[in-house]
Amino acid sequence: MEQLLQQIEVYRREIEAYNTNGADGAEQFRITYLGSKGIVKSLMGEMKQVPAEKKKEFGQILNDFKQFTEDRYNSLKENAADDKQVAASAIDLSLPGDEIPVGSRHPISMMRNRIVSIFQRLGFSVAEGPEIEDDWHNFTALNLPEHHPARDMQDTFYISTNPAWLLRTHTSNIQIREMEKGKLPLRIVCPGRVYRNETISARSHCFFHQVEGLYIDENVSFADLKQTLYFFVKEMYGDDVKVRFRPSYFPFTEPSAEMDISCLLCKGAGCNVCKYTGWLEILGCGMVHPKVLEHCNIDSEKYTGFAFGMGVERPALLKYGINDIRLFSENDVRFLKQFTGIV
Ligand code: 2NM
Repeated sequence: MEQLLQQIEVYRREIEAYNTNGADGAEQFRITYLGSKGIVKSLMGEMKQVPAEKKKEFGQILNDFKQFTEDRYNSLKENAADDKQVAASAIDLSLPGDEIPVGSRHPISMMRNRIVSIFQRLGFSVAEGPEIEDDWHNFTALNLPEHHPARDMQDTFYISTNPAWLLRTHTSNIQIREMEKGKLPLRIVCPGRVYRNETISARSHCFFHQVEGLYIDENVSFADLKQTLYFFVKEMYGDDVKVRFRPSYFPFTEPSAEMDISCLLCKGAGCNVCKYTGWLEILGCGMVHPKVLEHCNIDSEKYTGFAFGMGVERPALLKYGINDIRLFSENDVRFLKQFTGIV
């Protein structure tokens, strides 16, 4: 009898630890423990060897064990049914989750950030301003005479309900607004979108992006302008690139210049990108016209400054090998997706 009780204890532990899941596992359990040749049945068969005075006690123990085994069997069966229901339901837990699309930096933003961060390292800070502007900040303060072609209705978008307002044609309005604040010295870069009424083609659009810069202090010279822009070009295009300045004209600077770099594709040999000149125009610059300083209440006897302006689209076309400026504003995700992961 003692041996039988020990054997029952061993079976209990076995049953508690039984972990073969699913319908097959439950059936296997039933056959082993509760089947017609199973363990419970065989223990029942031991009854006859138990002395008469112990039969009642042993019968009780056996009944408990049988109940315990049946409970375990029922719970294995329930688990198997649950698993089956999940497997048959509409939710397939083995499928991967829904894709969460990751956006990407726009190539214009990437190029603008590259340009801006080089000047930030030289101590320039970023300034921004309105895209809808008045005549003063877009034209008059910049020494653009009343009949200058840039003011022409054909180039400038005026707001039809109030022609005193217009869409800025350059980001120089920001520089005027910063100079008007009266805090000198001033060392800023001004990125932003600008608008011009031009025929739309692969090379030009009615809006584009600029980064302009301005440095005003006592004793700022043309040498400072050249050294600053040399540094910019070397950082942007590498140490091997060559630079040239050509005299030019802007109403808001005197003297004015245009800066070219040696063609990035043919290294100066001549190709269709540089129109066989070996050079690419990248920016305009000059010393801020004294009239512009005076318009902003800056003493032009005491202060001088240089300014420059460049477009963002053309360097972005060159860098990313894009052949149509209109792709930048079509918002076609097949185009934009190609820049995922690029900073
Ligand atoms: C350019 C070229 C040369 C310029 C000048 C000014 C200001 F406000 F200081 F007068 N802002 N931007 C400037 C000068 C812009 O873009 C091609």
